[in-house]
Amino acid sequence: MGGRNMTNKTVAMLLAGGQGTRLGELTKDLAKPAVPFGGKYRIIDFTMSNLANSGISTVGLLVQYSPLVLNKHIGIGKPWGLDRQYGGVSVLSPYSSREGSAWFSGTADAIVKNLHFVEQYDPDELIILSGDHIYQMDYTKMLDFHRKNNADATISAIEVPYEDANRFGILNTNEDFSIYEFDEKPERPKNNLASMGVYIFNWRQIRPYLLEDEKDEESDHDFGKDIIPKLLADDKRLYAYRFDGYWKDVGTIQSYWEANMDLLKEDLQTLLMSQEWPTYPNEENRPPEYIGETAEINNSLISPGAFIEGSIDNSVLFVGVETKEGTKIRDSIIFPDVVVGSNVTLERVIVMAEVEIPDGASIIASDDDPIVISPNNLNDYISEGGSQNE
Ligand code: ADQ
Ligand code: ADP
Repeated sequence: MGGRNMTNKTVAMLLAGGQGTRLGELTKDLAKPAVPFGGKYRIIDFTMSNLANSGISTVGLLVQYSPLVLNKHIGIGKPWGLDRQYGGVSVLSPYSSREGSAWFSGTADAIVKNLHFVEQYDPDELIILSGDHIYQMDYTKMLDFHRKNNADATISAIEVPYEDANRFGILNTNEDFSIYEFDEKPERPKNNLASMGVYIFNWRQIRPYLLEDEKDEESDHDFGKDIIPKLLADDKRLYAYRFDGYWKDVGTIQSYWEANMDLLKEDLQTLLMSQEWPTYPNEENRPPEYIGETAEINNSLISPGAFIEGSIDNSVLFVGVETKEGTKIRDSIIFPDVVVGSNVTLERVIVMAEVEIPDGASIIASDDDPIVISPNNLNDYISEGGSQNE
């Protein structure tokens, strides 16, 4: 694993503290990066695997909201080769003081509060990453681009549909990819080249900006809202690194569902199956999946420990899922250890861990948002004789 360009010159800070309120039930007790994804992974595994595969071995993981599962999942970083004496992964949480805990305000504030962590390595570059993106990216290529341009900051950028552009930082570049304009979530975007929230900074250049910004009472202490505009205003060398692979910010139920369904598309199967750029889960030991006599499975991911009867179409089933005879599951995502009774119909639903769907239930989401079934709301969907549509 990794080893391409093992370097302590680059320290990565992985922001994994967002609350993810738009994911509703999915993030009620769980930080967004820890949400299960793709059968046997969690969302953060993609970024952790990118780090491992890029050979970046010094990582600060910034946690904040509901960090328990996330902490346990990351542990000492073994699946990603980050269990080591020097460097490796360090979980950094907001410190508690006698007055209560000092939570991070913005993304830049989260870095400033952990300045000592970065400083002990005295890196050349600081790379800032998000824990809630699905993509495969070789950060060493972006680092080469950054160094070749002698840049102060490099922002990785991707074209997004125009109708989504107002959800992102939007860049305007010259022909040589130098950035002359940056608008954070503009109401009327001037184009569709979006920041992926992946930044490389020259550490000695950015350090004074972070410290200054911390004192600025007008500032939200956010990279997109504050730091990038300040660098631009000072004519610093900012470059856009164009990324043309698959990238998805899984911020809403709809985009979370879509990103799971994308795994079932033939041309996107490398997201999980690539041997060259593996995605590493933190695996539990589970027995093989059992496919029963009545099972009919089509274009789906079935994970270890599953016990399958009935028909499964275009769906992602996590570890230990049990489905019984006569059941029909389509376009759905079923979390670990869910039991789906017999003669159940599920369409466009996300069933959260350990829910038991009783025999005969029918839950079909309309064409808009998929339905999330949790232990809290299961009864709303199975009352009235086990059949309710929305
Ligand atoms: P946003 O998607 O709005 O925009 P932001 O809220 O800045 O992202 O959070 C970035 C990442 O940091 C997320 O992974 C979040 O979970 C995490 N995070 C947020 N606050 C944190 C904190 N205090 N402590 C730890 N982690 C924290 C950003 C950029 C846009 C860009 C999009 C791309 O501002 O310009 O287009 O990302 O998704
Ligand atoms: P959330 O906002 O769902 O809690 P995060 O904590 O990860 O998720 O933050 C994502 C960012 O998206 C935040 O900066 C938040 O202000 C912003 N945001 C929240 N809702 C929307 C929305 N409907 N459209 C665009 N941006 C949003």
